Amino acid sequence: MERRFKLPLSNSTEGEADFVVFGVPDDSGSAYRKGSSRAPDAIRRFVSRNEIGAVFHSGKKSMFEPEMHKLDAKVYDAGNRSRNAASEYAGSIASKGKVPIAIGGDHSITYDILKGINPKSRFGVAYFDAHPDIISSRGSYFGSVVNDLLSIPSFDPKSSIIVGLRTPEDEEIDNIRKCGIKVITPLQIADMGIKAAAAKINAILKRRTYLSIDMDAVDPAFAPGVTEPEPAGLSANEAAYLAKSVARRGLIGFDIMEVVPEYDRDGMTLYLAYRLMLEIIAALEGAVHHSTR
Ligand SMILES: [Mn+2]
Repeated sequence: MERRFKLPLSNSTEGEADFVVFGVPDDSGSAYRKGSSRAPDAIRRFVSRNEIGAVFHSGKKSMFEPEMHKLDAKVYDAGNRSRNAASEYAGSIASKGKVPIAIGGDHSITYDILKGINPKSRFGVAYFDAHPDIISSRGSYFGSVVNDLLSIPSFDPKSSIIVGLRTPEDEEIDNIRKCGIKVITPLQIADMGIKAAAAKINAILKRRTYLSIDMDAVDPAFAPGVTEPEPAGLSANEAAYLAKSVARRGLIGFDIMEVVPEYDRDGMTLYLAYRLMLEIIAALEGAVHHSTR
C-alpha cells in the first residue's frame, strides 16, 4: 500500500479552513481515454515528493510564492470523496461559508458539485475548456456538463462564459446560441490581448461565479496529460492570468478537471494543475472575506 500524501498547501483543519480541497477519483463520465480518476492522488504524490508549494504560515518552506507574497490562506486537504459524497460534501462546505475546491476526475463531476452547492441566488460559471461540453442529445457525461447545468434553476448561462473554446460540434454551436452562454476562443484572446480578454470575461460574469477548469483549455504543449488534448490552446500563463482575474471577484467554488497522469510528461500537467490552484487561492485570498454568498 502506498502511503497517502496530502497536498503541501494543507495547513489547517476542516473547521478552521477557508478553502477545502477534495479529490473526486471518478472517470465514469468519460466517453473514452479513461484515467482522470488517478489525478487527485497523482497530483498529491508529485507535489509532495517535490516539496512544491509548501509556502504557508511559518514561511519555512517557500518553494515559490504565488503573487510574490506568502499565502496566509487557511487550506484543508480533505482527501477523496466518491461522486455522490462529493456532491453532498461540497454543499456542506459551501453552507459553512468556505470555498469548496474539487480535483477531478472527469468534467461531469462539476455538475454534481454545483448540484450539491445548490446556490440560492443566480450564479454564472467561468468554464475553461477547449470544448463547450454542451451536447444535449446525450446527458450526464463529460460532453454534456453545461447542458446539464441548465437544469439547476439558479444557473444563469447568460452570465457564464466558456474560455479557450476551439473544438465545438455542430449540435453544440446551436446549443450555445440557444442558451445564450458566451464564449471566448484562444485566437480572440491573442487578438485583443490578455488584459482586454480578462475585462471582457469579467464583464460577462455579472453574478456570483463558479470557476471550472478543464485542463484541456491549456495547450497540450503545457498540459499534455489530459483526456482530450486540442492544439492551439491557452498558454500556461494565459490560463493563470485569466483564472486569477476571475478569482478576484470571489468564487462560490472552483475545480480542476480532466488531468490524466498516464499521458503526462514528467509531471508537468500535474504541476501546472497545482500551480493554478495555488494562484487561484492567492487571488481569492483577498476576495474571500468580503464576498457575498
Ligand atoms: Mn470539459
